[in-house]
Amino acid sequence: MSNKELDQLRDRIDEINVELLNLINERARLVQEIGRVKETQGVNRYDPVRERNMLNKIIENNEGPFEASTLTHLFKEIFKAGLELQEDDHRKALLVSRKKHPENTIVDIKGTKFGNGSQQLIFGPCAVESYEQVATVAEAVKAKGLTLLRGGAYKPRTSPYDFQGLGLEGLKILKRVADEYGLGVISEIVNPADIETAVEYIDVIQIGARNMQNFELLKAAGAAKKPVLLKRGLAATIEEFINAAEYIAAQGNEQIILCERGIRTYERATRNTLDISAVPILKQETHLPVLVDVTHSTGRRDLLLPTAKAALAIGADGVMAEVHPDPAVALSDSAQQMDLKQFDEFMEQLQASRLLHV
Ligand SMILES: [Mn+2]
Repeated sequence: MSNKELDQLRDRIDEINVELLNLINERARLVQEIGRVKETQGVNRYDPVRERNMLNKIIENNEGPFEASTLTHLFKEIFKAGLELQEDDHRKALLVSRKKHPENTIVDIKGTKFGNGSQQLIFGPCAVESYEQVATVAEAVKAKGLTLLRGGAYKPRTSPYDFQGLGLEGLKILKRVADEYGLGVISEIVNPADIETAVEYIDVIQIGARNMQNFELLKAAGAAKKPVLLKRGLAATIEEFINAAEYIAAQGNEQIILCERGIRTYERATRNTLDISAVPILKQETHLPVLVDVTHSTGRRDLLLPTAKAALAIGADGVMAEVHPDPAVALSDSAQQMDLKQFDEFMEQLQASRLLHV
């Protein structure tokens, strides 16, 4: 075969490639059109009977040299690409997605901003136990120039016999202390019926890991029009986490802060496994600020500082940790809360690391 003949054959291949390309795209446009019709009729897009009939017809018309199995494989890929195209067309961009809203959402808690590029720190005891206990921590928080205080009044505990929190009394203590020290307050709410009362006392509604898919609670928090700190469920995928946030946003409330707090894996060296890569993924996929809770993700006091540094380095909008005046006698999470001296050291070393963007 002369080079000229080879060139001619290659030219013909190039022409066929373009013809195939145009045919495949023409097919794709028809598939999209069918998708729209099916959408209006409320019919399922994937139709295996129709797909089987199409494959049969292709095989019947096959004159070779390809074998039936090869053609089945090739056409299945084309069918699949068409179906995916229909799904992309119909998948509603979530309200919390970057696709829908490219700019960062900034959550403002009494002047402290999350999502504007600065990094914030939230501390406080695991549970509100007394006025004195909360005030002692608040004083230390205030002394460091920080503006936010966390504390649990309603404690969803693994065992029903563990301390369940002071309830409304705890919220009142938090409010009193916050007012005295000029701090914003974050506290977990576990019952949709409590939200109406709770918003009088707190600045941020926290939804805890165990309630991440408590959809009625998510809806009630969304309807409350207060900032919501949503923790990732202990066995939730990132997609489930994002969809949980969507429940809040769907009620018209996009003042949401996401919080990675560790997930359950087979690893026993830490209480949970901090999924640090979730931070940049959530930042890419959503427009919401993302925090890292270093206390519950590790369950270990010696890991609070290194994981906090990792969180700041990877671009989290802030870090959350628990501080108690006397962790040894704390009614919950006694093993991982910092005492005041450890809190001082933690802050000094975090600032010395120069990782914190303020
Ligand atoms: Mn705790």
